[in-house]
Amino acid sequence: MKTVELNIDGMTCGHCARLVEMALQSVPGTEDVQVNLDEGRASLEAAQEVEVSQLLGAVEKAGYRGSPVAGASGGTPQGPGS
Ligand SMILES: [Cu+2]
Repeated sequence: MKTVELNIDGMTCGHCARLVEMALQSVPGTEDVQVNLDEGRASLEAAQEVEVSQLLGAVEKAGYRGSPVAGASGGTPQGPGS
């Protein structure tokens, strides 16, 4: 397993956080999904074969925008999503 951290844009309330959490949990191979609404962050444990792009795709399908946190699990570093 590897720890993956994502920045999540667009969450405004606990309901949003819950939707993002469920979206991430729906990706096969993920565990321990935790979404922090205040920080706009999600962290989870993922099997090695889980691609960050799969996770981002699931977040997008739920209606939010995710980006890898620079430095975590070899994701492509990106600028701040302002
Ligand atoms: Cu909401």
